[in-house]
Amino acid sequence: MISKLRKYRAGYTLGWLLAALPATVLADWKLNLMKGVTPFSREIYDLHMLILGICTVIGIFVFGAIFYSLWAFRKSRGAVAANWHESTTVEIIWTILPLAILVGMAVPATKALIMMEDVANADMTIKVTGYQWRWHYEYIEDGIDFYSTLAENSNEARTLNSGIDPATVEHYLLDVDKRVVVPVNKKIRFLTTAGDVIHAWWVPDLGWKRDAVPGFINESWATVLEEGVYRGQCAELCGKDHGFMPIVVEAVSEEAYVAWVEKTKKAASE
Ligand SMILES: [Cu+2]
Repeated sequence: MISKLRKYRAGYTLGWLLAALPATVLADWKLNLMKGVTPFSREIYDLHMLILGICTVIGIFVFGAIFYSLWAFRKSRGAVAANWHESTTVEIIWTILPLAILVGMAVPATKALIMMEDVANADMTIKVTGYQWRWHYEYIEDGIDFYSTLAENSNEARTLNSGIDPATVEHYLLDVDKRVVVPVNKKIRFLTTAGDVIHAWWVPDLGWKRDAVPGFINESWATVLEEGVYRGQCAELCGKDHGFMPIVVEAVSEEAYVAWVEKTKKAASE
């Protein structure tokens, strides 16, 4: 009785919480995975849709069979239980069929995994090092390196008793002082590590998240297909300012990237 009441109360509270959500939050609701902007993220999306489709068909079939049986063979209709057992044909079918489905799912899943792990033939390498609580970026070939920290306006607003309404700050806690500028359509190898505790570099639009572990270097890659600004965050609880070390990737044309490299190098040498 008590647990029933608790459940009821939890449902009641949840209902009110949902009703209290501002309409803008509801408008941002997305049920499905995001497609992202890399072959990596799109591969994941396609695989997800395929597997979801297969599971839906199986679900409809299984639940359809259950509900049909409950309805058609109910006691009040005078149904009498069948009395047969040990059917070799049925046993072969229910072994072969699930096996075929599993293999059918394993093939595209394995292909996707191999594609995700393939960091070979990269056009450029960016080493990402997590620190409490900022990110350090090193462009290995282009000889650029800088720290990227939380944008000043977000930092001011998040301070206790700042008097600033975070809702008025654009990209609150998702903006940085220096963006990771990358060229589109180039295979970029990311090496992630950390200088103190474990962090994780995560930009959802790229389709992956990599732990940044002190003493280890983890690899991943991204080819950004569309110009734009993609935001992410540290995704491994790393201390009191874990929520204040966002990531901003800006994908630009190759010419714009070359110009940015020149400008950044010049600024660094001054
Ligand atoms: Cu962190």
